[in-house]
Amino acid sequence: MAVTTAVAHPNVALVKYWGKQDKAGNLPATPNLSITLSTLSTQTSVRESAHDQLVLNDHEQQDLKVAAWLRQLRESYDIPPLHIETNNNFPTGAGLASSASGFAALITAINEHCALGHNPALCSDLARRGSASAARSIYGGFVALVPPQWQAQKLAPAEHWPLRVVVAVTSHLPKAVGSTEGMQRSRDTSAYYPAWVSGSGQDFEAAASAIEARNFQRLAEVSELNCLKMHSLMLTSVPTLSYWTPATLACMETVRELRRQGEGVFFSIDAGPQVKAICLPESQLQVAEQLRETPGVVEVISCELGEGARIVPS
Ligand code: 2P0
Repeated sequence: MAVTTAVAHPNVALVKYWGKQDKAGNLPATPNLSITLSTLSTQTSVRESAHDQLVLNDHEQQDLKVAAWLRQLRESYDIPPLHIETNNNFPTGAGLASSASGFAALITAINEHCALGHNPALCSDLARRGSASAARSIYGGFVALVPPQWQAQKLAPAEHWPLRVVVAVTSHLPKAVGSTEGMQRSRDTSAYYPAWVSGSGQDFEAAASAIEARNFQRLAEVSELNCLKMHSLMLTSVPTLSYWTPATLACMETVRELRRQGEGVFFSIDAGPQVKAICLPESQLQVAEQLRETPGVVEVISCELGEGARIVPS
């Protein structure tokens, strides 16, 4: 029986998506921008089956988000029942963007297997309907997700600027509150939400121009502050959304100390306790060493910038 396999990588947003528009299509409320990682990956295989089945990391799952997404896809396309087997080589649902790489790999595999014939822009559109951050993992390197179409766009390929990302894993546990629920809570309850929305365009423009000019200091300033704005929004939601642990804070301090010592590095944190240290290639070894020695860090993973979603041999 024909099997089609795709690989996609998670991405780290440097200008974050946290909040949706009140419209169909899972549209972010603000423009966002990311880098796609190497090393961490999701591999997804699809084949026809008597009924839909999802096997994640060797365990059969009932995933409501995937089921709803498939239902929506079938309103427009002829897609048979599928056996979907997907494996992550990194912790799932722990703030390492497994839903981004997951939906990007899944739509890439289905597009090929069911001969939908879509180009990457349309695959990005369909991935976004599953998880908006997945729209960005369709492409490698530096990627933007902006209005009016909200299909990801390539800002620059990975070769444009060979940044490194050192991921400090502080917990392998899944997060307590998922991103979809969390961002809805922030929109509904945080007094800072309007300021977050109105300031995002400026952050996006500043980050995009820093990337174009390969200006690390400017990118560090805008990205770190944008991350802290998002976490301020989370913390001021009711009930509060607190994704940080003592180990997260310790890693942030490690990064600040490295910067005081002259290393080119800044941090980014998503909806989980892990810390991603984005750095210049010459700082990577020192950053990895210092994060490994930071209390509470259980694993350090060093990544380069990676490729977009693609078909691989089954
Ligand atoms: C981001 N995150 O820009 C932000 C930063 C988490 C923190 O995109 O509701 O799983 O499925 O569209 O894409 C995580 O949100 O949310 C996310 P849905 P998604 O990377």
